[in-house]
Amino acid sequence: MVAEDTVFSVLYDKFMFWSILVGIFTFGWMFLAMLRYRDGVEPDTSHIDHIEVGAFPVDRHNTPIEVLFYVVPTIIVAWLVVLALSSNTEVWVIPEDSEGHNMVITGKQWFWEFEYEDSLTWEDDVQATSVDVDWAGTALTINGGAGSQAVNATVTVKGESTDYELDQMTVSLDETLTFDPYAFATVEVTDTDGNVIHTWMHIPKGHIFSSAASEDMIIPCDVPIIFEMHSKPSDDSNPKYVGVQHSFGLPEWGVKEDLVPGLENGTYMTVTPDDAGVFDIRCYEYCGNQHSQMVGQVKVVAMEDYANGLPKGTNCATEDTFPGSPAGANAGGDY
Ligand SMILES: [Cu+2]
Repeated sequence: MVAEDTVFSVLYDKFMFWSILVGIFTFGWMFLAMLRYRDGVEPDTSHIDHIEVGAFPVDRHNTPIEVLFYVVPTIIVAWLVVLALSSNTEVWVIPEDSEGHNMVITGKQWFWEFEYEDSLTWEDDVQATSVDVDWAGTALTINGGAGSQAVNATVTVKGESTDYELDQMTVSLDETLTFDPYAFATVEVTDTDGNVIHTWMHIPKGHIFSSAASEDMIIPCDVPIIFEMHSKPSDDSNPKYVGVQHSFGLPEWGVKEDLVPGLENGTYMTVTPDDAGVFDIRCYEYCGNQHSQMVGQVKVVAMEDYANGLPKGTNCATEDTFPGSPAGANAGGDY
């Protein structure tokens, strides 16, 4: 079942509401008529001449009610059409590139590649972990608030890790370290036992995560995520082979869209996540032997936006109903 506040669950609820209302009215009227005109009950014919089987009782007709029979269902059907089309607009009318976070999804046999058209900097919920990492310009600062277990920090840039010890008096770190916007970088803050208690990450433009390497797709909340989707063969050895049809599906938002081999511009779809958490990715088009293994995960996080002072994902609430959500996925926080 899709998450509560997504467009398709809202649509489902509204269709259900109107269906139940119409059902109660229609079946209620039918049973009433069955009881009233059943065999052995003499109808009250004092004000009509006769009742003819199969004919509308013309003498007794009521123009306003008969007009309503046509007008009310027409309004309801028109209303449902508008509702259904508005959900289409939300998923398949693509906003301007600049208004969203752009991802290129490539389906191969049998895994997904998630490429970043826009860079993404994010970190775990500062309030949940009591650790705040800021890295911009030439300074890396880590502040562990009261109650935080932060002891060490591992900074990994382009696969090379450096360990730093936090000042245990102030539970903080001030390091002169130049931030490179083009390098994939993580800052992992660990406790005495070496467990990671807080993660900060910078994903540069052009970076690719792959579900073949068990990597999650990471996307920010509260901005439209624009997916451009392509199907490609998993190796280029045969230039005549263009791959097979896949379908990129996100059950959490109730959406999916086909990936068509050979379609140069790809296909598009958009979702706007508003809850932090880890959710499923599925292939919804049979694509060969290991179609059922073509699965992945999407992690929704709060984006850092140093230029504007505030993370865009400030309202990125944790979806507490999701059972598999690890504590580290609680993005958001208050700066
Ligand atoms: Cu597939």
